[in-house]
Amino acid sequence: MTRVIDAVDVIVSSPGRNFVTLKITTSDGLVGWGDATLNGRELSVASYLRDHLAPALVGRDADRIEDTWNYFYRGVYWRRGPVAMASIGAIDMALWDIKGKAAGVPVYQLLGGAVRDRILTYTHATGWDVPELLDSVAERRVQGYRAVRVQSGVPGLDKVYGVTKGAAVYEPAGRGVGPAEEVWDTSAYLRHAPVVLEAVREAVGPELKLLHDVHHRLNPIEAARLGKALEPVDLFWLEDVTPAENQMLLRAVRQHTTIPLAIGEVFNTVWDAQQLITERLIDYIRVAVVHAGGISHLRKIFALAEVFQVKAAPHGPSDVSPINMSASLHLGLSTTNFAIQEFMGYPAQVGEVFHSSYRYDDGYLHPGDEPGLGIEFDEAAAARFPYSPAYLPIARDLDGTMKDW
Ligand code: KDG
Ligand code: MG
Repeated sequence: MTRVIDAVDVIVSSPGRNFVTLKITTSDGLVGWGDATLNGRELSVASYLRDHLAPALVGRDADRIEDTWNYFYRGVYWRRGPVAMASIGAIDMALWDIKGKAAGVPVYQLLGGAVRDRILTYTHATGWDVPELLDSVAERRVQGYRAVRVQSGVPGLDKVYGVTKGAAVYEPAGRGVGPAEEVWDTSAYLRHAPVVLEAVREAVGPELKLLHDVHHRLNPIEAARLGKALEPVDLFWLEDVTPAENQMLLRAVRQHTTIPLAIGEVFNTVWDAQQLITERLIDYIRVAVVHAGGISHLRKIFALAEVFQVKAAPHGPSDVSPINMSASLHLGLSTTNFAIQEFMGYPAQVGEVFHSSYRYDDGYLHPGDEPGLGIEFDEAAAARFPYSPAYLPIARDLDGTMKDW
């Protein structure tokens, strides 16, 4: 019997932050859920899905996941880009969810079965200064985390992206129409970051895995200098040191430092990372399930990475929904070269809308054994949290020039 797609709905809600959720219903009554959230551009993805892809999805065979992926990628003249790929990513996730539910097995079983028992995870610690940061790291250790991303303030700057003072859960996007502006000073950051990270390493000892994110703010030679300076800290990785559109520029960073590099949370396809992987200019590829075309495309990216001994470490901020998080964990459990899953946590209201079967225990995550992705979305609860505009801040240099994101 052919399982036909009967209905496609797009739900934009804001339980603590904005999410775009795709619901696919089949002729035999199955429902699949996908995450289509693109931070600060939520309504563009909702329109792309609703206005352009949904009409073509209705009536298609729900079991033909790979063919549907190619239909919306190869079959479309204007391919690639975050809006299109997040839309395809959501469809792909929802169809894998349906296939798992139809078979009565968790998605990781369809992907080849578990290759590990649990998935190492890292979370975020932030503090404006070293004592605040150490408190935040200590709190994460009490929660059982074995790997922590550490970000701190920079003397002379009022605000630094990714750093809050005293908030339980950090939210990168600020409510309101249009982005807030921050000032950035590369020299001050380059002087200060090694001092902070050395202090943290000294305080926590050698075991705890420490990570640090540069959010694309440096040019290659600045990145190389930072990498060299941080080598004694023994970081698990240094993330997004440069904007990686010019993939070959990462060669300069590699010539100067052996610090492990992680890049890729803004990438949308394997071609964005092709040179980084095949020349082994990175150690970890950070693509998110939603933003790089779903489970089907991430499997291909991770397979290419495996050939070059690059490991998978998907993006997992609060701005990908628990549906994405679950899809990532199913991949993580069944992918040999999967290293670590970021788990930033969510605002409390998220739990009222997304009911997830994944579980956290002592620094590790597991997707659970419910059929499909193991996430149910409560549409009535979501209706209580209407969309409200929110944007990531932008940064300018001291002289007012726009900085790269
Ligand atoms: O939407 C942007 C955030 O997801 C991003 O800034 C978070 O860099 C991030 C990370 O590594 O989680
Ligand atoms: Mg990052």
